[in-house]
Amino acid sequence: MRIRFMSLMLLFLVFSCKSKQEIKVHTPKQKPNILFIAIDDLRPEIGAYGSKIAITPNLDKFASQGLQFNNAYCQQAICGPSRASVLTGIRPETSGVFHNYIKFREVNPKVITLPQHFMQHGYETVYTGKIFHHGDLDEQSWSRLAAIDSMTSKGIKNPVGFALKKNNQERAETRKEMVAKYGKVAKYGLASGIAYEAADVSDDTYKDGYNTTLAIATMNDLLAKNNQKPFFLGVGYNKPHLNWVAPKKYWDLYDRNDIALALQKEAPQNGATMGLHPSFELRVRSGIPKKGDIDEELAITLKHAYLACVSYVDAQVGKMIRGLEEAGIRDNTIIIIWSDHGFHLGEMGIWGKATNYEIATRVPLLIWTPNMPKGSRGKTTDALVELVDIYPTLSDFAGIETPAHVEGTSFKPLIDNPKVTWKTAAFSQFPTPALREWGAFPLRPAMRETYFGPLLKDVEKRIKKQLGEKWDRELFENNLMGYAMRTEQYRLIVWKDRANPEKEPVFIEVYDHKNDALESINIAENSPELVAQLMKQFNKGWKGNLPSK
Ligand SMILES: [Ca+2]
Repeated sequence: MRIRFMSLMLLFLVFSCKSKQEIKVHTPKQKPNILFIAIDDLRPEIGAYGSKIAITPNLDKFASQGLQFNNAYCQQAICGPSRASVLTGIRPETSGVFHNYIKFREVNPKVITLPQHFMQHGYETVYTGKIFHHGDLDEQSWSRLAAIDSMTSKGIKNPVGFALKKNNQERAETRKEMVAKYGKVAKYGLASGIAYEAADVSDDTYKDGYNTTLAIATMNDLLAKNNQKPFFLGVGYNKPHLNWVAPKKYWDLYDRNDIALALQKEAPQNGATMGLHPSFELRVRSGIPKKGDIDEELAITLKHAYLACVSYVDAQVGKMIRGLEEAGIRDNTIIIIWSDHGFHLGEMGIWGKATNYEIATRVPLLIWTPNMPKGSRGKTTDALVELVDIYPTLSDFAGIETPAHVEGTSFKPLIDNPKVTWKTAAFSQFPTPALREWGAFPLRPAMRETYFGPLLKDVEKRIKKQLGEKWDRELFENNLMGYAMRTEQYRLIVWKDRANPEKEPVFIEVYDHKNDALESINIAENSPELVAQLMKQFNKGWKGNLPSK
């Protein structure tokens, strides 16, 4: 009996040892880390995307290793709503987050954000820089804070706006002046300082360099504390958002004589008069004329400034990826790089984001995954994808189920095969760009008393001329929404009364990308059959334009 017991024990031990070994062998490979790089206001002005001028060796190299999406669109061309839709997986139309002054938690307190979802599935989640819109920390999304001590212990401070004292002073003085002149309303960005700066300083003197150093330190801290736990690290770059500040060495990469200005400087022929704003976001900067055109000299300087910021961010992306390689974890880290929307640099005669056109809604999107097939590496795809797809895609790669509320579609199948047939349309929206403040916020009446007044009067005049009896102040200022649908060939923009969705559209635009890539002529009026066909597709909504299963 005793012998039998002993043999059983022995058998058990052998078996348990064996099963332990087996468990080790069969333990699923550790979940991949996620490096989630968000860039602010970057249109695809990148070498890999065909920019003839941008110097972006790090992004180009990354694109040559991963998959580049040529037709990726944001859901709204403004920071807050675009980021809210990426991070919650909910489109602006559903969440109601379509200006910068609504926080997604206010309208949807229980929503599980993308990083929060990863945190709930065993990830450490942490970020540096701008991930959510400014000031929105959303503490529920993150399992820990960045390793700030690593910076403060070295006496490195989190940089503020400008590197040069005189520029910070200038901004403070202009603010005072504006408040004295216009009252409280001036605090809503009416004096945002000079538009650009080229100080001869180190990368870390500005926010994006600082946040890269902090992100690398945070990553190393994560690994030192527990290198078995996967992480979701968000790195949010502030540039090339205005103000365009970057170390001088990035300005020096460009010769201003080589900088070409926008090809199409006019508003689209027969386009919606309410579809373009008078460059509010730029005009609140010192040194920018408060009315009229931006002259050629200034336009070149501004484009130079934007490009310097693009190269500055590119260098930080390179540092971040090298940091990952030096830590020896690149082969188990998914890297995704995206921008929250595009930007008009004089295209259609305006400066800024905040429109429904291609130049404002198309974004760079690049991804690299450790196991992507050879046939996808260094390739590009023309498939239509939307930023709202990022949430389910990353969940898919991590083997986590996507929550039911998410309105995107995992594009993992495209990474497996970039040629697979995909969505038939991508959707964006924007409320009346012409008669909103630059964060898409409804106009505060006091804005009309400022230098915005004449600009608003001018666009209003044009709207009334185009739309005659359809003009209605309440409708245009508060309820009109432009809904854009991009198909392989066309961009359709349907301007509708959001308060009365059953009503006929107020105005329709159609641009034919096969013959008019710059969207210079609205062909809707002369193409009734095409409009009917596109409207039919539009009315099916995003759910009716998904890839077939
Ligand atoms: Ca932005």
